[in-house]
Amino acid sequence: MLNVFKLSDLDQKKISELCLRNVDGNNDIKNTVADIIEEVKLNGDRALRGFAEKFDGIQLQQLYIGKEEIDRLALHVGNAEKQALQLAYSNIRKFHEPQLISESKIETSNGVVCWRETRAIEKVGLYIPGGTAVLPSTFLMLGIPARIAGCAEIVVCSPPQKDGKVNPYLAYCAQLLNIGKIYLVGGAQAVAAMAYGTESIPKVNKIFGPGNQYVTKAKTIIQSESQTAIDMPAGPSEVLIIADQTANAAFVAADMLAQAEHGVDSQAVLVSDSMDLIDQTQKEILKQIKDLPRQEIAAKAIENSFAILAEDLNLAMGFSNEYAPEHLILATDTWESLTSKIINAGSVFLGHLTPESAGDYASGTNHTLPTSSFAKAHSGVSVDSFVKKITFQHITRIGIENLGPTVEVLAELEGLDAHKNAITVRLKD
Ligand code: HSO
Ligand code: ZN
Repeated sequence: MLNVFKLSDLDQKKISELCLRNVDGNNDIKNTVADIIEEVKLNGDRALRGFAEKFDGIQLQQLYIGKEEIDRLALHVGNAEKQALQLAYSNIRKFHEPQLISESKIETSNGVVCWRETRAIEKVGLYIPGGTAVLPSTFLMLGIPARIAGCAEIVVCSPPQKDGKVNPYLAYCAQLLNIGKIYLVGGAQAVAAMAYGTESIPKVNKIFGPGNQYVTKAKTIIQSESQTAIDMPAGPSEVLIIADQTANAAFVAADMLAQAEHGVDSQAVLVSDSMDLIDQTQKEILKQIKDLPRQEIAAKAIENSFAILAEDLNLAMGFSNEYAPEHLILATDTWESLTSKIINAGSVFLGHLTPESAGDYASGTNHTLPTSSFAKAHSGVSVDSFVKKITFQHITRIGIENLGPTVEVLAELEGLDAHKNAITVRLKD
């Protein structure tokens, strides 16, 4: 059952406690992961084969499957599933394509022109989890913006299944994305391999993708210790729902359970101005959870979740901004009057007919989002995540005459005479 709190009873300390989600896990994980990373750095492919045997229970000759195997596996995907993946692919592509924008050149002073140009990150690594749930949708969410950005090399790692292959849906996504190789490596060792490179796996410039605590810990370690960047330190998934008496308790409960089935550490938070809605939602959760194949996981996550009774929706939004949820659902008729008050959230779902599941799979927005209150400073993955912006400038004779004296004054006040001289020699020329 959900713990219920009354917002007016909570002091700042308690609110902060409720908003705290532990990203970092414990030191046991850190030590295990650090050892895995060292082993991969030291022994490359040999270490990866060893980990495949130890963690995935499989002896691998080749650490990847190529195009032919991908095509063979994709044959197992049924037509309905193919069509669904195609529609998701097309909507995600439609939504992400316009994100690749070019900016205009700006003449800041007469004869001084500055601008930015976008360049794709050359080598990116996508980690597609394959643990308790295989997520082909995540492959699309990362692969599509990488393709739109124009990344030259896209390295994909996913843990091998018991048969030493990958799930056929991943193979079909690889076809849609025109990706001809999937490396059969999972967990922290996949992150280490992409950060440092091995005989088979190329070192990449940036690693993307969600994963368990080991994967996340590996990403945070390599971020500071290698030259490889990461998308974001993703923790367990979460949703916060703001709902009033106009909400349908069955819909709210369904959305909370959709979140809860992700993992035992997932969190679903309900904030409402109606105790009746909270009670009805509790009842619905109990009713709906019975039919879920992943009910054990969901039940644990629900225990780890809570509801808050707020005096009004503005105060509810205040709590939400402090919590900074990965997903925010506004289950109220009056959502239009609330959107401008959202300060911190990864992705927002408006009204009664917009479930998070739509965005998780197929509406078009990205589902790789900042968790654990990282939404206070981070955005979700988009085409931006796969590019860099390089600044350019060009100065003409008139430009250097206009701007030069200003730079000379500023260089002099900083005591940097060589800087001043780089202007002076040109002005005298
Ligand atoms: N809710 C997850 C994404 C996902 N859901 C994948 C289903 N499949 C994190 O946003
Ligand atoms: Zn989900």
